[in-house]
Amino acid sequence: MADIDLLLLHPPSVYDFRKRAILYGPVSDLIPSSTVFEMYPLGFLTMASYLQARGLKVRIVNLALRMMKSDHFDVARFLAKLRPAVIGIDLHWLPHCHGALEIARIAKQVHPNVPVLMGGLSSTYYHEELITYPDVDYVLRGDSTEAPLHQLLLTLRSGGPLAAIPNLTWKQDTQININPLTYIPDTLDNADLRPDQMVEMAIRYRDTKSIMPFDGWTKNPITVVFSVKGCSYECVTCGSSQTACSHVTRRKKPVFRSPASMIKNMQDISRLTYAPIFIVGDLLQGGPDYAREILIGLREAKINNEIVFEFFTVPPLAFLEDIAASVRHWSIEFSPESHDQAVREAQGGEGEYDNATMEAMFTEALRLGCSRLDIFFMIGLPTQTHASVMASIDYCEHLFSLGDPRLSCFISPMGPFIDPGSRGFEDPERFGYVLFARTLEEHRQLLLQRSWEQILNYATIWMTRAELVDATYDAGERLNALKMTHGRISRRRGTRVAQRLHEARELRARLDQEIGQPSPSATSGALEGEIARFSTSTICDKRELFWPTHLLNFKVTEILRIAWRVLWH
Ligand code: B12
Repeated sequence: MADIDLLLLHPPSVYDFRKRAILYGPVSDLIPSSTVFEMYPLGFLTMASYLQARGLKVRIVNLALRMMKSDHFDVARFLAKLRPAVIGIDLHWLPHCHGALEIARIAKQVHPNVPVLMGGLSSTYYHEELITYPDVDYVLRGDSTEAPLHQLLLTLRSGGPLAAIPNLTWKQDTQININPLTYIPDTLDNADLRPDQMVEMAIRYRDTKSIMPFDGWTKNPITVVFSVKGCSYECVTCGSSQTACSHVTRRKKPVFRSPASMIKNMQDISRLTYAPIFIVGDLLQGGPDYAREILIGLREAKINNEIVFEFFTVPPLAFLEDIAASVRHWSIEFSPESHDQAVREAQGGEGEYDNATMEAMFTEALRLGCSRLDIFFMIGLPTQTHASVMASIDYCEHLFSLGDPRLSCFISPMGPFIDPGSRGFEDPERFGYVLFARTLEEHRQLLLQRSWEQILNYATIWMTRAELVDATYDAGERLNALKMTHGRISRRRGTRVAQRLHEARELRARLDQEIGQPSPSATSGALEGEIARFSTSTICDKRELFWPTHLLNFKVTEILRIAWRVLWH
């Protein structure tokens, strides 16, 4: 008899990363996760809160993180102790396509009679291929699966007809069925992140480790609130651009969360933690009135946490004044992706502003008290050459010389994959991309290559994969040196990054020499199980991404209150 209605498992990117010898590269240096991509989708929390509110029991287990934290953690043994009615695995981000399928295989071995369900954006894109794998029984498509998931769990329990469940791809014996993707809600307010669930689950299952979003989260607990699904921009490389969404999730235009729902979510977070709250999505995409309503809500709610805003294009300066008048602590993340307006325009959508306008915005934000301004550049864009990447770093030097230490710059390669569904992936010749994989299985094979140069699923007609890797290390090296010179990071931290980068480069050169050699060598031996040393913080120290922390990051009285609620009710 099952005691969990849905067990949600987050896989590592490559299942046996603890044993394999792979130089993953700095593809995760600008996100909180490591190269294992151990962060689970936010949707785990919205699905769990929707189902729990309807009386179902859900448990989230971050298997990727558990495996990272202990070499002895045995997935099969852990799963054997649980009694779930259904096992859900995210294949949301394509870099999980190896780990997700391996976890499905193990789940089926351990619990042959328990249905295995997959979901997320990549599952949606690849549903027809995914359902052919013997260990996958169901794929739930779309960007909002809470309601159909509820319907699926009830139907599986009662034995009713599966054909009536929207967005479901399913198998009966060997017969594959694809129900229409018709559940595309035009409100996001029925799905709440409910951060207190994490505390609840930790207490209910006596297991804090499995619910952590990423390695080191308790020390650097950044939190996230999403504002939108779908997008009105057309970035060539994005798997969630307007064109990508209209084909993959069938969402033709973006839908926004109501200001009330967002404010409530931020209040819930702020009751639990002092951590910064990152608002995902440019609020101005929802129109000036929508964005202003959220600022008014924030002012009234008097939330003390730092609020991090992202903008897809240069906002009106008056909007920055509104932020400053409404929010006590705030910062900005801005991603021009290239210093060169022509490259920005080739990337589509977001580039229609010049550098002078952008810099005026930076200056004004800092004048108004923005506590941190992070500017992100990317490698692997249409029309971008090695020289153009290095010119972006010259531009970073120019920005540093404006003299405000609150402004910092970051650069990273687009990797390991260009997103399926993006215009660059669907129409590579038109945008100057060359693809090395198209199917799910081809991507699964790519993830097992020895070095990230061979893992990248694309090159451009302006840079080969080797040149993309060179440009990454060259740019990372120079930016790191500039950060030391301009006091953005300490000498100590910068020297360590430089050292790791140097080691990664040497290792890559040795691996290059070995290409074609079948047997593992001493070089590969040095890499075995090595996920961090040569791939994490090799172009930028991950700690640069985090905000200063409090002595106690969490509010103990609120945690005790939740514990009381779980234990006595
Ligand atoms: C916020 C965000 C992040 C945050 C993480 C947030 C998080 N924990 O989910 C950060 C910045 C850390 C991030 C990192 C990455 N991201 Co990101 N991210 C986004 C973004 C902008 C919004 C996602 C969001 O708000 N979702 C809202 C929540 C509530 O919904 P959800 O998580 O999607 O879940 C719903 C469905 O997807 C589905 N679902 C998901 N999982 C499952 C599982 C089951 C069993 C079922 C039934 C359903 C289901 O149902 C859920 C509920 O409705 C999207 C673009 C976009 N606009 O969608 C890109 C996007 C998802 N990211 C993308 C990528 C590539 C990445 C990285 C791999 C990039 C990199 N190399 O570093 C990493 C991976 C990080 C990791 N796992 O460790 C691509 C994915 C393309 C693809 N098909 O692979 C996207 C589409 C666009 C982009 N290029 O940024 N990302």
